[in-house]
Amino acid sequence: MSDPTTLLKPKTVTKTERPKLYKVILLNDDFTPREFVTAVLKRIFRMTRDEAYGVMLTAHQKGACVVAVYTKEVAEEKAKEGTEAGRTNGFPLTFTTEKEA
Ligand code: TYC
Repeated sequence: MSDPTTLLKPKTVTKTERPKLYKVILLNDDFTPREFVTAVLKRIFRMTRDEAYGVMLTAHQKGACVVAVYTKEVAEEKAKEGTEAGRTNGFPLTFTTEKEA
């Protein structure tokens, strides 16, 4: 015979939502030196020299480039760090974040 406690037990449905991801976007400007942009990408986004150069060049030519995708907090922190690195050195370098579709 079935155990009545088992019969009465409500089914537990566990739904684990994946964390929403945010893009960090590098914006072009006319003043920040290319080498500075590349150095920031290497340091803050842990890119190789070639990766950093490619991202910098795409932003330079197209106006913007997606740098990487992270959880909200990490994306916002990295964008802030990158933008602050520019300000500290007197450059208008800007990183923004955008929620992934
Ligand atoms: N356009 C800048 C220059 O010619 C270089 C640059 C590239 C700046 C990418 C920002 O996101 C950027 N010095």
